[in-house]
Amino acid sequence: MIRMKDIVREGHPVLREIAQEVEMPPSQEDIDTLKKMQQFLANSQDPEISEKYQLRAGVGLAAPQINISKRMIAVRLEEEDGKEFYYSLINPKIVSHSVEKSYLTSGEGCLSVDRDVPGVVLRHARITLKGFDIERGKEVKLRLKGMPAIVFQHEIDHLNGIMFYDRIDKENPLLAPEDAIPIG
Ligand code: K3U
Ligand code: NI
Repeated sequence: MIRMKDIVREGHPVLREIAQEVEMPPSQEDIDTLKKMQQFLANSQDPEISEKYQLRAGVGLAAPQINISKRMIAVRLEEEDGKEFYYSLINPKIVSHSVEKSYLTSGEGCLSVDRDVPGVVLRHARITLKGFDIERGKEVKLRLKGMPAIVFQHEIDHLNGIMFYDRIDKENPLLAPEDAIPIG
């Protein structure tokens, strides 16, 4: 079981590395790691389990955050209609995106960052991504907008050594372009 002590924090060099592609077909070890990452998100969102193990709630986790420099991410979110939305992807890749941008009005957080960093994090408003999903045992192609699009971009950034605050304008952290879509 992944606990908060297993999550590396800002300053750790693995968070600034370009993570390695995972060889396909994936090894059992890689599949087990990704399953544990998805289980961590489920646990972190369960009020009783998160209280018992002192887990911070998360909607996404990337393998470098548990000190494994491989291209694997887990995302678990509740959709607007209350349905659970979860993917555990190997070698995720954004294949196309909108020119239009969006951002979370409440800003972004990160399990590897133990402080509030306020600011507008501009993301593509819509993305299409591909990856091998171990939940469904096949390559998937996802067309996303809104919060899911933002979370996947945050997680894929972790695979490229990018932290969310790298994308905040240093001079005007709270200034959002007029044509960007606010979310939340
Ligand atoms: O945003 C968070 C959240 C948790 C529970 C319910 C609703 C929202 C927590 S922070 C989070 O989940 C990060 C996780 C990280 F850093 F490990 F990748 C992902 C994230 C947060 C905000 C925007 C985009 C991605
Ligand atoms: Ni993060």
